[in-house]
Amino acid sequence: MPLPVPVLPEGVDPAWLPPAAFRAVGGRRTLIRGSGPLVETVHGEMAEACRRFGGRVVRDASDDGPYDLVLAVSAGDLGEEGFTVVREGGTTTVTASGGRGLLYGLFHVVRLGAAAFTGERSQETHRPALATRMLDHWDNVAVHPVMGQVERGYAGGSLFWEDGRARGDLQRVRAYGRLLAACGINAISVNNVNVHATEARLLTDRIGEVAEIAGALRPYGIRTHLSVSFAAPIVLGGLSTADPLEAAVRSWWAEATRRVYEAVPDFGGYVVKADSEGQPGPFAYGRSHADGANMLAAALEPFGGTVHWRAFVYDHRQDWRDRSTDRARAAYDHFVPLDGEFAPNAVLQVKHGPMDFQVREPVSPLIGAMPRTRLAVELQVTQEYTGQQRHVCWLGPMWSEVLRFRPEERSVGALARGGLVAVSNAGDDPFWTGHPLAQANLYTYGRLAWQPDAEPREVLDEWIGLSFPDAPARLADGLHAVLDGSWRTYEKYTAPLGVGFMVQPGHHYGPSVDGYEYSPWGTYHFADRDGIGVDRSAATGTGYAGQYAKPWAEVYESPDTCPDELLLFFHHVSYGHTLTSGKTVIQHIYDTHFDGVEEVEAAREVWAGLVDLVDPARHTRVTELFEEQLRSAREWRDQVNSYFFRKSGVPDAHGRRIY
Ligand code: GCW
Repeated sequence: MPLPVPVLPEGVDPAWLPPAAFRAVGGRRTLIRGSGPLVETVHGEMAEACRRFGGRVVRDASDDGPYDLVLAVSAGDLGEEGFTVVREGGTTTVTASGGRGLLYGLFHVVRLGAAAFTGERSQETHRPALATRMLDHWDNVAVHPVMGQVERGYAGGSLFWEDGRARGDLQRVRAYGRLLAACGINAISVNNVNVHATEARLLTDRIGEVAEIAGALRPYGIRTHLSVSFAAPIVLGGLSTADPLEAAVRSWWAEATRRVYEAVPDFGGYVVKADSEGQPGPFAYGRSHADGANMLAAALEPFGGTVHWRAFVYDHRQDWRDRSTDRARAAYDHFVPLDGEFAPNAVLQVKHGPMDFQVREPVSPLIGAMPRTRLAVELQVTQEYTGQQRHVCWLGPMWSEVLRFRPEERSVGALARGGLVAVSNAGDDPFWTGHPLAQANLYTYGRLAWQPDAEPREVLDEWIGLSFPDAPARLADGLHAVLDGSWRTYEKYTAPLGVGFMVQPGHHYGPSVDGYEYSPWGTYHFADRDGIGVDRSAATGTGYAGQYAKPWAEVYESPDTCPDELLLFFHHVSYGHTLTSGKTVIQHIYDTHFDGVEEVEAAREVWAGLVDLVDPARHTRVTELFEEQLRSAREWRDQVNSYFFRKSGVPDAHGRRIY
């Protein structure tokens, strides 16, 4: 039986799957061959598209048509998720070895649109570069008094949890799974990595609710994962210890995991934040993180599950007067000595940068330094430090730079054998992502996880083509003008030259240059009247630069070879230091902050000019958000410029107003 396409609740934006995106496929004669649950999903999609656009879909017919489109599962070596597309003699044929591949093949044809049905097309094979393409939701079941329901969530409440339990009506969750499948995502962790008391119980007596969500995501090829507390044997099991080498603890986990698989047979596994920002972990028992991860890996192994163990381990109670402790070093120092000790089904999940999702960071030196460990790279789609979905900030170019960076011969995208993971930016907001244009971030993430060396601008073209199916070129050009450079614009008006932070403590929105300077969090810029930046060189600094392999250890070691955009991440320099751009540091700060605001003004004008091409609700929402972005960008400009003018005493070469 074809599975009906999920019906969006009234008022919810269809994002990149508006009905019109299916016009080209929906008007054809289509044959579907194969069986299995995901083939029913494909059939449901085609049935709905044909109902709308007048085509016809048949199943497993023996006649030869003619058909415009054949979607066929047949034995082959394309793997579970791969597919081929070919067009010959007026028929476009998608072949996959499994249901997931067929679904991805269908969405590929949808993306191609009319082009899928013109001319001839020689056979192309598509396979995801990374097997795990996962979203972590930092969603709480209960609303947290400080963080709200979704930690660092800027898109309303949780899509999964409502009124203290799993949502009764899961249509929207199904629709979410459908959107994610259309950009290639195949795994979701459904609760916050900071596991509070209520959420801890999802593992045991509340696993039924997880099973309900898993049931809604499964038809779109998405496996469900759960964040668990390392202290679960104590807080849920009543044991006196969570020591990973203790037999009673190990058998508690084995039994708990067996029950999880009873409820969710295709359960993906656990996500663990241990010994990090107050979460419990193996250090309390004098055990290593490999001991901790391997205990959970052993519990999951009989069922084919994976533990995603996060490497975000650092001292968050640092003394700001202590210059020898460097938070950027922490993940490498903790984990590199453990290389080779992790079980095959343990994945070490590493944030892409060594600090915390700043607008500019070097690539984490851990990536490439643990050849005998399966690493997953973690990105943050939710815009915690990049405008919180009130600012336009398309992160495709940043992620692409990270994924193409080569710590050694291989790129980050190739080294991420454990997959690509990202913190989701979606919530129950009618536009899914708060800022309607932040949908582009979610889509781009999925596509880069499928193909890490994809050209981000082409991914953006896809997103535009799907989201605005009948868009004239002027709309596409306008969207590119608004989005393409938005990450660099954001960088210009916020923390300069890789130094990071300078945000308001706690919620992290808006400027506060010294907000974290005298705090225990390890995120300092060390600005004084003479200069700014963190000396992370091996010669005179914290030694962090020496954690890289060559050539990077050498490139970053000296201010003469360090790329401008990372200069203050690696070096403490005077305000008069000349960048490779030829400008002094102080003049660079002034110029970029003035330019950044002007770029926001220009983007706002472009958006205003698109009023006749964008539906009113979306246009109005973005227009309102641009007002806030501009207000905030001006605030950033003025706080940062005034701060450095007053510290340095150096006037702006162009005599612009600095307070
Ligand atoms: O950046 C920090 C965030 C925390 C988050 C943490 C993490 C879930 O401010 O809110 O906690 O990172 O990644 O664990």
